[in-house]
Amino acid sequence: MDAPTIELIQFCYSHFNEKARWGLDWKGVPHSRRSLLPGPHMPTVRRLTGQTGTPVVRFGQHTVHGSARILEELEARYPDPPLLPDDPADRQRALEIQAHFDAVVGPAVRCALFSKLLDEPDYLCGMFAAGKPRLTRSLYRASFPLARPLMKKANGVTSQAAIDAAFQATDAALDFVAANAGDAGYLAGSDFSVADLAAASLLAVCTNPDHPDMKRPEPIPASMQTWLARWADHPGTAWVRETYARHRAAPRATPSA
Ligand SMILES: N[C@@H](CCC(=O)N[C@@H](CS)C(=O)NCC(=O)O)C(=O)O
Repeated sequence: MDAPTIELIQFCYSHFNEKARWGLDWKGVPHSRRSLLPGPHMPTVRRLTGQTGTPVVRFGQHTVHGSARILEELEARYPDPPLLPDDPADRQRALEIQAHFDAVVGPAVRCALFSKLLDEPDYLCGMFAAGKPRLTRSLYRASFPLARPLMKKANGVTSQAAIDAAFQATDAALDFVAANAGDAGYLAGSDFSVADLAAASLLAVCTNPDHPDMKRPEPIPASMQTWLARWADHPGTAWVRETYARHRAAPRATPSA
């Protein structure tokens, strides 16, 4: 049987989408990427999945959404190299860490980030519309004032208390990886697993790792540099950078659409 054509439907730079990108690249799976603009993405993603969240991966006719389900599907289809430890206790721990990062840390990091990024509309629109035709980029930027309140709400930037809680949860997650990575640098068992992939992906925006899928476009506005500086010396961001350097393979994708 022919290998299915695999397509990732994503947002550029998004940390939940980074989990799917990393999984595909870790498994060495050739795929194409369709990059949608947050906001206008809704009808396309809803038609494919019945909901609006990305990432979405199409394995031929089979469509999967949700980063954890996509990684599960990849593990089933491409077991080598593995993302799940052999040892049942390590495996359970890896999945629990992923579930915690997905439910708590991902949304918190996003809220902390958007609490500043929403005040840099040129930069924000430029990141999400990277690679799009000039007219699309201009229209996206022009529509931003209308989209801003929706984006604020969608990313949890609803009150100062919510923002403060998001920063605290981000700090706690960085403390967690620094305290739990162990001598070998892994959060569950003795090798790289879905726990490390999930934690490093969802914390990546705190440190601007040196990888084409997550390294921020230059120049980075001063307010975002200040935002990044908060965690520059944290051992948790050192772990994220190290994990990228050791385990984040080069993209196996054809150029983003
Ligand atoms: N738990 C989901 C979270 C996905 C998520 O929040 N995706 C965001 C991008 S970071 C999104 O697509 N938001 C737009 C929407 O939900 O319409 C996962 O792991 O995939």
